[in-house]
Amino acid sequence: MTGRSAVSAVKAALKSQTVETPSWAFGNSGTRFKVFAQPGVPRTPDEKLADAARVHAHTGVAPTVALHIPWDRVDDYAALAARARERGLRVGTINSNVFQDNDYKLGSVTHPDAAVRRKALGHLLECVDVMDATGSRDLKLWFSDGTNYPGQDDISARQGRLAEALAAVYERLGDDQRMLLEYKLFEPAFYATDVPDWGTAYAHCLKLGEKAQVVVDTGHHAPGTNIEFIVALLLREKKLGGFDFNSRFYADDDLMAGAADPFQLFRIMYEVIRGGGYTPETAFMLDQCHNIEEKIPAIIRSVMNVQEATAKALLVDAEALGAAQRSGDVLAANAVLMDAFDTDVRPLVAEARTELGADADPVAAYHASGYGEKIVAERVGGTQAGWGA
Ligand code: PSV
Ligand code: MN
Ligand code: MN
Repeated sequence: MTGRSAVSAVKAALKSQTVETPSWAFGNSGTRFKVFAQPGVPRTPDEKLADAARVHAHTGVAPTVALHIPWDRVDDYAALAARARERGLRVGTINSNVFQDNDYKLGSVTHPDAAVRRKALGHLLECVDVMDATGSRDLKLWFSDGTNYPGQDDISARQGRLAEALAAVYERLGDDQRMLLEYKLFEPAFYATDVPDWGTAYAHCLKLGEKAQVVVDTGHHAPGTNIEFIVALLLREKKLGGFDFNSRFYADDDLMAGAADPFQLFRIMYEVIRGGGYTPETAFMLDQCHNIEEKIPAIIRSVMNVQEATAKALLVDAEALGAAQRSGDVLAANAVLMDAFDTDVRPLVAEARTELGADADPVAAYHASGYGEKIVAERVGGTQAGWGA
């Protein structure tokens, strides 16, 4: 491929990518120490949709919004989805929430008491009803379940209870629906999390069948974990359902995607592309919160970070890399990857964006739009939007 056709292929690939925004990122959030409420944040799911539409207008690649139930509870989900469509959006992944109820102190679907397990399963099935009403393809399952002390509960029995609930949800899925099982090493459980790693998630998904896929939340690993290795492996096994992108420096997993380690995001995107995962079957989602920074521009920035990492990964010269690998030239192979990573792709991504009818500089365009001032003036009172663990 000549230089110019390579660049236009990269641009075309970039224009086909979509990044899903999380409804909860538009709302107030914080740590267990303090929530610094911001003026102008959404008071309703519809106002979250309005903000998401803003992100899409400026970036051109964020047409879907993930909902979190019950944070986004409404009486009529089909009507909410219709209003999303009027804004040029679609409802994306439905995120279940079995972690914010007093009953779940000792777990949800793995709780020792069958009545609590039934309640949790009821919520998961209700989330599939929401998918039916909204036309959403994916159900994301994250469980805060686990134990804090050795001996607190039977680790293996909890796996059995989990498998039972997952099987019941799987049964309920329609032909075009999937369940994405998310793992997280620790927090809020501090001794044994019930789905702590990709291996546990993979083992459950493998038993369930094709519609059960693993979701990789980039913030959910032990420090030093080679996440791109996990990505490569899951892709080989056809079990990578998607990503919750975010970054973290220590334990909190909710900073902007690409902020902590842009090189890691590039390496992940390289494996996605290399492994044939750069398709609509891989959900590229953000899962983050903006505690001290302005929310909408932070979400725009995160979308841009994902795009830039993707553009660099798309620029890797596969032919040169293959030749270097085959000849065992370690340094040359590494240099091929580094050349791509070191490329300033910002002009290229800006061009792709303008070709989509969006803005070359989305953050500047957002600030110039006056939208931020408008929502501060209009959205007075109301309740704080929730956020996750
Ligand atoms: C848990 O840390 C998690 O990553 C899950 O995806 C939750 O649904 C989400 O955060 C809530 O923000
Ligand atoms: Mn997540
Ligand atoms: Mn998380």
